[in-house]
Amino acid sequence: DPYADDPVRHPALKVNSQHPFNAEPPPELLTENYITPNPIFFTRNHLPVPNLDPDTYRLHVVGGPGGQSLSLSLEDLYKFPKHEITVTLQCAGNRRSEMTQVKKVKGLEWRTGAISTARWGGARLCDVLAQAGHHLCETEAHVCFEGLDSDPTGTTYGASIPLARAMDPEAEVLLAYEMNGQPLPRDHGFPVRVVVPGVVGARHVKWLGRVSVEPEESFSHWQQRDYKGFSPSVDWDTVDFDSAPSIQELPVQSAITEPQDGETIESGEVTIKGYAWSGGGRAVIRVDVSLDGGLTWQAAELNGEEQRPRKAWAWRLWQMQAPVPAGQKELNIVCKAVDDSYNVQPDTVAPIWNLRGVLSNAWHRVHVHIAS
Ligand code: MTE
Ligand code: MO
Repeated sequence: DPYADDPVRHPALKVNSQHPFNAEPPPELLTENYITPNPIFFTRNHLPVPNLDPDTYRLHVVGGPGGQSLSLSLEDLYKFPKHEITVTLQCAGNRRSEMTQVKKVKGLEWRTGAISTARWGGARLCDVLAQAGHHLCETEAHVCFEGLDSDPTGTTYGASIPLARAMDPEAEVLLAYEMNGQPLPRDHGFPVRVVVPGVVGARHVKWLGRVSVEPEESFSHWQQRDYKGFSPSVDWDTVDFDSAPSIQELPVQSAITEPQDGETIESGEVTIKGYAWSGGGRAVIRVDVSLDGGLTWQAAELNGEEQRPRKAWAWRLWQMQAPVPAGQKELNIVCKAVDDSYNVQPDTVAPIWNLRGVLSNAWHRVHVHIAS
């Protein structure tokens, strides 16, 4: 059993698949803290978790023209200037279960919890690439990452990002060895993972073994044949994966974590909580909440770290207290966020439905009953 050596997990996690392990925190725990505690950070594994020895671990960085290839131990990585940033990581499949309600899709049934936030520490990818002799050149190039997790045929997890993002110090791409002040937990890539702020989770390669600069994107299944968006009319007979770009920056997203769908709440006053985030460093400037299915709206209070312009890598948590109108038997609570490019979320799921169930970011809706 290749999974026999997987780590022990926190019992509060809602498990979507045991082998490979995929799990999300329940909504009420997800927004309890701005920084998600490591044990309940959502986990998305495609393969068994490798058990890597930190003493013999080496990161292989393929050198550029005039440069030389590097074989970096953890100690070598610690010698690069340490950079720390708070970054929200979201899986492309977050909220896929809502797409399934429109029409069947292929993928894990994530609810609203395939998203979490941590303080990451590590070396900047641009510093490591520079040491290996890489510089920005005019030609289009990509930085390919390979994980040390593999299937029985030896296929490893892989993904890539454009070289321009990797070399941009303002993009703050990290080779992270710390998560919330601790060494990375095994499920989250021990000892080293990539963190690409503002970009879909799939590119944050865990258990990083190899970095190279290539003229084309990673040839891995997950770069070429997955994590792409399509029109609702495209099905598995007609899909042409080469026709769509790989997902990189994610669209604006928000969800309600309290109360939960189907819950019965007390009359008087209701507290509504949730999260909001956008890709590409775009800040969340507003979250609108409706108690009447979207007829009328009020702005929620935004909490969390100050967001830097164009570098808003982390989510806002938001909340709102609202009186429950007397005599009301139910509420249709809805939320939608706006980012600083004034991007908004679509109001329904059907027009953004796609066969892989990715990029599910319609208004989030929760129906609650009121105790009489
Ligand atoms: N890296 C490796 N090596 N193997 C994987 O299966 N999954 C990716 C990414 N990096 C994956 C990986 C996907 S799809 C996501 S969403 C994130 O890791 C999840 O990171 P987390 O488990 O730390 O939340
Ligand atoms: Mo993912």
